[in-house]
Amino acid sequence: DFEQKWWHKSVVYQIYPKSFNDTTGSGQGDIKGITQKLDYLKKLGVEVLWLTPMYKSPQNDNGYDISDYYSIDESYGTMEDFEEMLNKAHKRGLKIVMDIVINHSSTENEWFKKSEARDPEFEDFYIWKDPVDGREPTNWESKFGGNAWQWSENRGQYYLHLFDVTQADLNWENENVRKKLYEMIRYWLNKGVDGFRFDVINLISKDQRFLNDDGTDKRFVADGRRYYTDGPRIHEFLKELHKEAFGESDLLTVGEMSSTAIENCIKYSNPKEKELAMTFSFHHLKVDYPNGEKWVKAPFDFVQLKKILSKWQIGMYEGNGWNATFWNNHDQPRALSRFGNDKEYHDESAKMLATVLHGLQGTPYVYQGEEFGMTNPYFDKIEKYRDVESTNNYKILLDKGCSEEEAIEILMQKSRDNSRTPVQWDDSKNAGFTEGIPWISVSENYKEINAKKAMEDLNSVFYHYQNLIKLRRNEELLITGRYEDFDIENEKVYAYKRVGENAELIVISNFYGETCEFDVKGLDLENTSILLSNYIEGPKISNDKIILKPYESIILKK
Ligand code: TEU
Repeated sequence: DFEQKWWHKSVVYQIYPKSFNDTTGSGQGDIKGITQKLDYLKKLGVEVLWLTPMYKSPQNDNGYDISDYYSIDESYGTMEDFEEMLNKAHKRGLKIVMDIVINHSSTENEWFKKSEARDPEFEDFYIWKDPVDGREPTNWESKFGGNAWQWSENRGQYYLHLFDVTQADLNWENENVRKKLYEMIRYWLNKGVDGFRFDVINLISKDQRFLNDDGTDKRFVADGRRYYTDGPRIHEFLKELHKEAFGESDLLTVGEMSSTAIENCIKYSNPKEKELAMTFSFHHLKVDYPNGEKWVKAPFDFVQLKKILSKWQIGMYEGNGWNATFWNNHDQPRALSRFGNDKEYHDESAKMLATVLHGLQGTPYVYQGEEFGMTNPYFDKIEKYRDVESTNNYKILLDKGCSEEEAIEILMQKSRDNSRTPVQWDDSKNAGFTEGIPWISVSENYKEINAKKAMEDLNSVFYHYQNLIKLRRNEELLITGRYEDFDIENEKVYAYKRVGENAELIVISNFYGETCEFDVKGLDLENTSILLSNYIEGPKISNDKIILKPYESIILKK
């Protein structure tokens, strides 16, 4: 009962406009900068562009703090620029997905100001509570550090903010809030956009008892997450959202699911449920978080990574859910630096990671610069960091007794700024990103790693992505093949199959920088052909052994 939709075969390219391309010399990317690069994106072969928020915002969380849902922030350009970009994208057969942030708004939003002033229409648009025993209503923690409640002198109550103190959580229990949000989504839909990405959408339903978290639920640390993650009315709200905002339109709708569980993601994305088309989950990107703690320098656990990917591939297939598959986004360090080798084996490991991801079942997402191997910038001074989550946690680390060097080492590995440096277009000043002073420094390796150079080398990471995207369009098994893993305990190699009626794909990848011999007896590689490899000369295959070069990764078909 798998009814194929256009977004099952598509590859989505994520644009973080602030760092994409600046055409005014402001030092920040803009909409005209996106329009200028549409032909580049067409050449890569992606079908969909997801734009992170460009609405009016004080930029405390780079646009995820929205002060006016109906406008474009002037730092990005005008509504006309947006409509021009949308039309030119559509002319090229590119679809546009907007980022919708409706768990919270900026405290600069008119709605919040009226709510704080107890304007009757807006009084309970947000989550206001009296002190309990003279202090914050619960012990819940903000994901950016500190308590999740902020006292308002004007109102004489606390308001909830699961993120920055200037990002107040909206009260989804209030049906007028929901109605206003659905109306806003229809406004953008009527402009002709082709889909939406929903920011932390599984946090919108809070347990209305507002209890302290005593830490008994071992799935979560005692930070309150259990009382608002995949909450009591989440499926009811998503069904209403689908009905009231999407109607019968054939949209790509993807939900970012923070700290979620697979049972919920199956329900969120099974077409029968009429909630969303697909979900982002993050468990595979926490295998370098010892005991779930992000702000620690730690190696990644490769076998754990494979087991999580396997669980989600098998679980979502059996539940008829649909994964949004990704290594990178604007909140994660660059996967090439995190899981690959961005120095001695830059191209080989970038291509290996791409093959592993695009071979999985789901809609793959390519994050700006990933397609030609951008890396972490390795910023070694706190002044270079811009992200509120990073600067907050730098202070928390120092308060916990870390030295400045230790704290910087941790930020260098874990900061979200790692993926927010300007896209490296060429080897000219500021990598061709801006004529002005970039809002965040360009990575120092831009002369070696840039889009122009990659386009001139047919053996570059760029053309490997182009080939993977083409393969997805032509190889049905990449869409419908049933995932099976192989030798999952292997410490070096990730091998899995995508099994069809009368053919199968076999993806075998060496995740490390040493040549290794992999026992393929159970894979029966007789009569297989190589569809794609990341080395010019293919691997040596006998019927029970394969010799894999450092980071060698192949897709076989039989
Ligand atoms: O991210 C949700 C979120 O929790 C991320 O911040 C991420 O999980 C965390 O930083 C990892 O430590 C969304 C947006 O993608 C993010 O950019 C926003 O900061 C956040 O929501 C609040 O809107």
